[in-house]
Amino acid sequence: MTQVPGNLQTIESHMLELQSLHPGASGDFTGLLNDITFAAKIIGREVTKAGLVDILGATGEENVQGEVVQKLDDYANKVFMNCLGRRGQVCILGSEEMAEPVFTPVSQGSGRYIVVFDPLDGSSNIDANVSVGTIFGIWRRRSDRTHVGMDDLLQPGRNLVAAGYIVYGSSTMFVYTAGKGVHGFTLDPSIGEFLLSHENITTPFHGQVYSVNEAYEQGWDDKIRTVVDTLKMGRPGREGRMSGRYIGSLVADFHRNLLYGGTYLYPPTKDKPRGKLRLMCEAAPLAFIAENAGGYASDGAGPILDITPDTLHARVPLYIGSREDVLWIEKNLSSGGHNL
Ligand code: P6P
Repeated sequence: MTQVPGNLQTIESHMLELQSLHPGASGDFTGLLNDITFAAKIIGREVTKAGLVDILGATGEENVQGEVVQKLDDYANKVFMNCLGRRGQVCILGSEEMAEPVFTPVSQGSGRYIVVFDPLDGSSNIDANVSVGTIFGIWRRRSDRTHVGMDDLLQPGRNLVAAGYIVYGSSTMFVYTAGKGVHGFTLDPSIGEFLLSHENITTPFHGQVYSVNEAYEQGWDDKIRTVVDTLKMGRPGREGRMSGRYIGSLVADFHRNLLYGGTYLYPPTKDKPRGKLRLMCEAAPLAFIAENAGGYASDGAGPILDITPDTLHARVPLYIGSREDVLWIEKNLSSGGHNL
């Protein structure tokens, strides 16, 4: 006899419960989150069968970041643009794959929200079947609908109303927060639904994992090199040694560290003085999630969430994960490094 499912909850019903906390809600926000969920299912379907169809490999073009555009990158971007622009809740769409933001026509609905996203992060790993992910952040516009401009787009992470990521791995998981806890949903492909699997995720205060690409060590300054060396050798007074885990796919590294504890580091180097990662479509949304799960995210000097971007593609050094570990890193990078 098939077991009758117990307290299964879909992501849609979870979002509707969230909406019920705001009696005056129009349903725009819930509709937007559902559009993102729909896009995630479509992207996930293509990612999981990428090896079977002619969607692996590169398009032969470069994106605004100067990175080779993978076919799935391009596909995921188009899916997001089509799914999020349909119902008028969004006034600006910003993508890691597009040089300029897209402003939707004033006639199209309330245009209450701005969405900035990385449609497929870590895509250089796709052909090797390594986990990849989508990251998004949702802000509310600050000006009236007829005067939407760059001031509405270039907001700090502290103003986010929601953020999330989808990790396409051994299973497809959708993790999001709207400021009331961080919640994870696992896709059941047999029914095509994201089901609540990780309610109220809280990240361990400190972890045993550090994630950094040590091939860049020669490009780091002395403080960063000393911090990483100390992490490797084990911090004074801390039990056990750290383990290095670096997948080369931010969403996968972030997700593991969120659940198990740990810290991801992408420091600046001589040739990348602001680091590699993008503030609006990567660092700020993940920082919003990290802080809502009890973690922290820093650029080495202060909270990622307090940084106001000067451009859509502004880059930022990133130290993110277990709160105590990231605060320790920040303290040692922003001082003379004498706190180790
Ligand atoms: P590197 C992927 O391109 C990405 O943006 C993140 O997903 C990943 O953590 C990082 O860059 C890898 O960069 O320079 O170590 O190859």
